[in-house]
Amino acid sequence: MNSPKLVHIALGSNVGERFLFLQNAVDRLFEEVGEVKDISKVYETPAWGFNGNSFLNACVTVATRFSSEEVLQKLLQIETEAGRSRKGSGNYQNRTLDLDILLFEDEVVETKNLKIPHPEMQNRKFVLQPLQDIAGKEVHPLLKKTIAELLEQTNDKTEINQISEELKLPQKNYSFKNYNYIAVEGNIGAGKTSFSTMISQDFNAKLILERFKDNPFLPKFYEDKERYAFSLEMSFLADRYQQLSDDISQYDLFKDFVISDYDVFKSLIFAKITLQEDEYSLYNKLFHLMYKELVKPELYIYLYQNTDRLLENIKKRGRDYEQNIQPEYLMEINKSYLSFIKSQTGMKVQIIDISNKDFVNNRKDYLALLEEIDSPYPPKGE
Ligand code: PH2
Ligand code: MG
Ligand code: MG
Repeated sequence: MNSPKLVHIALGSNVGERFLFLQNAVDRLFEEVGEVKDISKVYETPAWGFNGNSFLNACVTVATRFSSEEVLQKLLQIETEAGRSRKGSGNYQNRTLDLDILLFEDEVVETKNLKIPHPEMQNRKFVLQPLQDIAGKEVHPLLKKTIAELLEQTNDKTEINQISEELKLPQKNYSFKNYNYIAVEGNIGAGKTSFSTMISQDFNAKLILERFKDNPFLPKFYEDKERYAFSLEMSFLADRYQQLSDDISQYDLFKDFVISDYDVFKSLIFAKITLQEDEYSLYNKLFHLMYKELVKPELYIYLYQNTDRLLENIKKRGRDYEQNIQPEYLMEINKSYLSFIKSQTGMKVQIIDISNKDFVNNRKDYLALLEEIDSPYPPKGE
């Protein structure tokens, strides 16, 4: 999972309800590209480089997990939605909405349809002035000067005027941030790690990820289940117990809450499936001794994914030892999770059906998930 990068985007409109086009663009950037961190003031500027209506211009900072090329595609789509049409000639034209990538961290991109930093930015006051509002100290990666310096030194002497109306930050206040500890659960390949990583990045949470990668019994187990099940379940349990008792109790002053990509009860859920009866009853005893010592999550999120998509995800992530996992095994795991969840009375559980969602590649789906987690009623079917 990429961590978010800051992209500075210029907005311009010189046709129709110019301010509304800009505000709508800001809202769409939030929905499609990433969290809008900062917005400049809005400026009225004469058309630069052609004879046209005067513009309203502004700049925004967006934190995005998408690549610069992906962001460009989304900007083009948002422009098109705003009724922007590009007519053949190379000359500038009036436009309802123009969105340009100015800076993308300190990336330098030079392809046929994308150049970053924007090659003309240092020559345009209608870019530098609003950009200075939100990124005056940012250094241009090629010219090695700050935006404030570029503004001071630009050849563009046109007069531009700040207007009094200001663009609004599209921001949601989610109540799940009030929990101290959230656990994300789900079947193998459901997307627990991606989802909890994204939440931790976006909401300043401490992230606890299961260290399954170091479990030496896991590949062996998938080779020979009978032989290695007990050792595997024991070592998972020991690991999870240690990690949770260390990490959750360790208060982090700079984080707002804790999110983990598992709950320790999964040990028992899997053991029930993989162990012989006598092994399971021994395991069960040990499990409960440890379980009562551990902090329980205040919110338990179960990401439900259908078997076909789970298999697809497992294939995509390509861990060798997982490639022979059978659909029946996944169905059994899902069933056990659901019956565990049903048996829980004290714990707040949200079952989220993600089978028709793609929260990694589609930010709208991600935002819909956040809404659903926040909604006071359990989702349909429960
Ligand atoms: N955009 C252009 C060309 N000229 N002039 C102003 N004032 N504002 C703009 O956003 C603008 C321009 C090409 O994108
Ligand atoms: Mg432009
Ligand atoms: Mg453009």
